[in-house]
Amino acid sequence: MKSARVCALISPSGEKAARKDLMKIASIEIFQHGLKVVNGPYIYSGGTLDSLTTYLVKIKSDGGLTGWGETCPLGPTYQPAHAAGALAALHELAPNLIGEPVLPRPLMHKMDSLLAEHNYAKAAIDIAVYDLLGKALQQPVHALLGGALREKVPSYYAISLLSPEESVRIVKEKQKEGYRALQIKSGSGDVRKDAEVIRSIYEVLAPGVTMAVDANRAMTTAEVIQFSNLVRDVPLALEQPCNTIEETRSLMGRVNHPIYLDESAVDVVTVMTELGRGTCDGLGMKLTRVGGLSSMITVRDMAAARNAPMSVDDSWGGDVIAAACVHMASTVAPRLFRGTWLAAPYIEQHYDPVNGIRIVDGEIQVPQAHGLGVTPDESLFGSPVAKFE
Ligand code: 0XW
Ligand code: MG
Repeated sequence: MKSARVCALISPSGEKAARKDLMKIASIEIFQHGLKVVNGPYIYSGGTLDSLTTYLVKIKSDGGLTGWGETCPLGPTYQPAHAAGALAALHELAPNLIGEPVLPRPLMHKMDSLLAEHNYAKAAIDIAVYDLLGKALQQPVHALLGGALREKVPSYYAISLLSPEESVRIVKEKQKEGYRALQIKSGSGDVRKDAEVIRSIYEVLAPGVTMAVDANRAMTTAEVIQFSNLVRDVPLALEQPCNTIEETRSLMGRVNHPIYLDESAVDVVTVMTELGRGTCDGLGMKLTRVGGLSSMITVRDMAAARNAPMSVDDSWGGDVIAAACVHMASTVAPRLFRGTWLAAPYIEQHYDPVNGIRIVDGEIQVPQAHGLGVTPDESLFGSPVAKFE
């Protein structure tokens, strides 16, 4: 297929002709898909997950190319995002994007003019646009993000809120599978129990394996200080220990461990401000939380300027969001990259049976095909819940 001309180098006189040539959005379809949690339980301080609803966005260009995006909130309490909210926001946005050029910045500008915030919904559109652009330019998405720095990226495994014995069993299993980074869910409400889990894990932690303790906002500042003292000799990072940035700021200089922001890192300006203030030493970044790949480029470059480690993953979802995370992850400086968590181990089947995004020996192969490099089997999702054209 002749690759559609996405945008010609235009002189003022050629402006009209070139805009006529821009690839435009011809239709947007929204699919709802249930993701039962398998190989669970998945337990964190915000609760135990047994199923989630994800939304997939399929954008078709006037030239007949297709791009996919996805957003899957981790239930309604992990952060201010929920499945019904994603659908409502997409209904608000999609009909007004038909006929718009397939270009990330003008589209984000248009979406921001239509709906404030709601990054987690805008992200699905943004990701689909990069998939489409990549196909039109015959390049993998990572090339549109500046270019991959490696062909594989490390994953990390999140161990649920469990007993010391069960946690140790899983740590040993995941280290055997090749994981070099672990996230331990914490924030049970009893810091001594939380510390006991960490100490038990530390005894079996293999050389070179890193550990982040993620309370998902459940600890008070007092509990964080007590916990950090109880495990002061254990090399670990405290991920999003408290609920708010103000609480986290108050911990500066009062704990023995580096602090990584996750849920509180809600947008580019927050990342810029808190990195600049020294509130955090690193980041746990979710692609949809900040609005998709376009915004994550800025977050990535700010974190690099501050020499701050970061992860690139998302709250949940299948091959489409996984692919988007991995493309972005591959462009983060390896020295600063904490890993990409995938929901894949907890999802029954890949959207793309052939090129689905998989973790092998603790690593994820970066797709090299055009666009995201995954082609969902649409029959998995049933009929679209909405179509705009
Ligand atoms: C471990 N994750 C990346 C997956 C879950 O969505 C929660 C998240 C985290 O870091 O909290
Ligand atoms: Mg986290």
